[in-house]
Amino acid sequence: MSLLTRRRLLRRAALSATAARAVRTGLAGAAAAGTVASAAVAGCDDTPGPAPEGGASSGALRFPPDFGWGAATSAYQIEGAAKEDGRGESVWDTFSRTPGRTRNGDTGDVAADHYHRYAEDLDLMRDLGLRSYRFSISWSRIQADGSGRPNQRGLDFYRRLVDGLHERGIAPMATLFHWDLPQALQDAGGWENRDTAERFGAYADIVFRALGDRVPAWLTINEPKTVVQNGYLSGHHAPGRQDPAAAYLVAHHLQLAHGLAVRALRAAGVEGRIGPALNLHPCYPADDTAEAAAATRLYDGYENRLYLDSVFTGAYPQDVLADLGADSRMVRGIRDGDLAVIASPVDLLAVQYYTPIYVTGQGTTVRKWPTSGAEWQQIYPEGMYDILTRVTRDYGPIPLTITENGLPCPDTLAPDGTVDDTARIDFLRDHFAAAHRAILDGVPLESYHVWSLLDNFEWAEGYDQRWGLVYVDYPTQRRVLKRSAHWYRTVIRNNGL
Ligand code: IFM
Repeated sequence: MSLLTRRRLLRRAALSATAARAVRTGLAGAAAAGTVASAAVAGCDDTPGPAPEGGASSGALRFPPDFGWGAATSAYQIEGAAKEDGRGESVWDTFSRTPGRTRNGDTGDVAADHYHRYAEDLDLMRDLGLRSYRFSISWSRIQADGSGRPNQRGLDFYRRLVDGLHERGIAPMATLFHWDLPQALQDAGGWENRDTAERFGAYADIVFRALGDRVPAWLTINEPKTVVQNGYLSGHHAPGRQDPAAAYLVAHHLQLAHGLAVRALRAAGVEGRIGPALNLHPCYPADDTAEAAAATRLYDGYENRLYLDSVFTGAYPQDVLADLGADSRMVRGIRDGDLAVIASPVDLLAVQYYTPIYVTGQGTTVRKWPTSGAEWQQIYPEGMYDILTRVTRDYGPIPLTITENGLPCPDTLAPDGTVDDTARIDFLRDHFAAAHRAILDGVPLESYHVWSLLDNFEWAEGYDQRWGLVYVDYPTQRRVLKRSAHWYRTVIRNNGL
């Protein structure tokens, strides 16, 4: 890895750590994230947008028939029941119980108690009119230590969930891994250990054989980039490492695990479709200089092409490999045949879009748009159009699903029992419109899952950030539809804006 890259990675890790610290101490904002070009760094406020309810239902933007309007969650963020029915510990149990790692010391021990309240949550989904629900399966519920015989009680939970979705006319979309690696595998080296990828293939095989007859769409690894960047560069996610050399070996093993899961699905003879779930960030030069253009190209390699090219072209991007260096742990860790496994044909690509990135000639990043309640998120709906059209242009007409898009708002439950999150309505309306325009321009987008169905455990931010369409009153676990949920129900009913 070149000196420049190492410096840049360490700087990025340091910035993220600084930002995370600043957020914890309430100082989120310009100072926390380095240079700010022209930022109106607004919180996610409730400034009313143009006629969000009436306007949204005017029928002006109609989506394709059968468009899969949905919402998304993940196991550790909502399930709770951390010690029940044979569930083993995951890296997030360990990390969140370590003092100082999460805001307020929050853990996912109870979360939104979905493990016990899933039937109520299924009814909520039906009431919203959802056509698709994207959730994740907790590996350590299926194999407490990440290997060996499956835990039938864990499989039964997901079977009940999936059957409940079908009973309500909602299509299940299951993610195999959303960051909650069994702790026993972490103890054996985690994603730095190539064997973890093999274990993942075996776990996937168990799940496919148990649920493959009733889950039509599968996603392999959720946001491998976040594991790499937050888990191994900034260290503010589990397992809390700051080790750039390990980080990209981890990236390779995550990609390998993806490919092994795809092969396991085919080998199991299961009908369902499968693909990766990637958080893609459109990268733009911060100014018109040649230096900014060059730095943006490499930045894009680390943010997007590392994960896309390997799956869709069977090769890692040359500029990234060159930048990492032939002696890097990642490059030395690539074995003959690995890229063929990683590039095993997939049926769909799940895109998660939250923010653009603006890159300077020095390889630093700047803000150009207002942020949400998450300091890393700039609100730029046009980025949704750009990333969808770019993926289609560069990799062909692979069916796309948006599996995450949303923002955190400072939602509060009013005395009259309502939650007014107008800013979320504005955000979603603008992003839906951008996605609609991409469809008109030929992007084969099939479905859109808002992040998130419920307020939940937002990782290092604990329960402070509320991302849900549905408010969760944690002391009572009461669910309250936010104004955005009512609005979304109308969008779904009208199949458009
Ligand atoms: O909550 C997360 C989710 O688990 C993965 N994608 C981003 C979301 C918001 O930070």
